Amino acid sequence: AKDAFSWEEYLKETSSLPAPPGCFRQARVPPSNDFKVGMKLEAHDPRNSTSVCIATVMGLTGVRLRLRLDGSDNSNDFWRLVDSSDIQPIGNCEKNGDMLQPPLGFRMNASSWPMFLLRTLNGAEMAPVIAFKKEPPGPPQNNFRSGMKLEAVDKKNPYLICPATIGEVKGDEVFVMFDGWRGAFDYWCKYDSRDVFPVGWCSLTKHGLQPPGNSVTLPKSVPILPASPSKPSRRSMQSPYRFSNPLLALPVRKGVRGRRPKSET
Ligand code: MLZ
Repeated sequence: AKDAFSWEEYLKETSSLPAPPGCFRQARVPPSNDFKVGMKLEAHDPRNSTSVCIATVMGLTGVRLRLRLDGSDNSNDFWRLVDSSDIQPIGNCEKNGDMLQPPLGFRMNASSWPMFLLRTLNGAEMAPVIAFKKEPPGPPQNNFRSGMKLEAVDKKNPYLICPATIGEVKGDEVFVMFDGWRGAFDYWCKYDSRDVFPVGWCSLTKHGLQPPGNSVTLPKSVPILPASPSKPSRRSMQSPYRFSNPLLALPVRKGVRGRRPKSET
């Protein structure tokens, strides 16, 4: 596409910096997506997180799965990363001595749940254990700073990942502002949320990144990374973009441009 969104140009235009990858609870090397559409797995019901249900993979986008709870309607699909702790192989629930639950809003009579469960699992293709990746640990503290750029899930349209800016940092929380949308989609979340990603994530994982919205906003503050104590004078006199843009130092840039990231498995 002629005018495809480019972080490199956009960061230059907005004279802003990406949040360093170490700020995020995401794998440094994104895991491979070994799921296939139609596979079944166990998932915590997003509307009732204490219950574990059967879910079917409805679609794959990058390292995320579009999931639908069996017995639910088609208007409550949700998205999870392949290394989310909300999903597990079929059989885990029983192994832990728990029982699979009907989803909130089960479309049949509750008494038909045991038979429904039997039927839905009978002959089903179960997602293999190797497709589930271990959830990465979160950073020990909130390292985000206001003004840093990132890629974030739009919670109102959770299939979308969009360019965003940290607007505010408060304790364990950050305010995620979507670039060019005048605040309509902004939200607070924990710094270790699985819905925020470093700049370059979508490109690495082959997930289509949305372009920023049309509403132009001038940056409130020019984000400055903590100056290196060793050579402060030289650095502070240079353009922050040319000399301290961590994107340019990312080891993954070759992957961003073409080569497929090496899979973990
Ligand atoms: N087309 C829809 C989605 C906007 C998505 C914005 N994401 C930050 C709309 O215009 O409302």
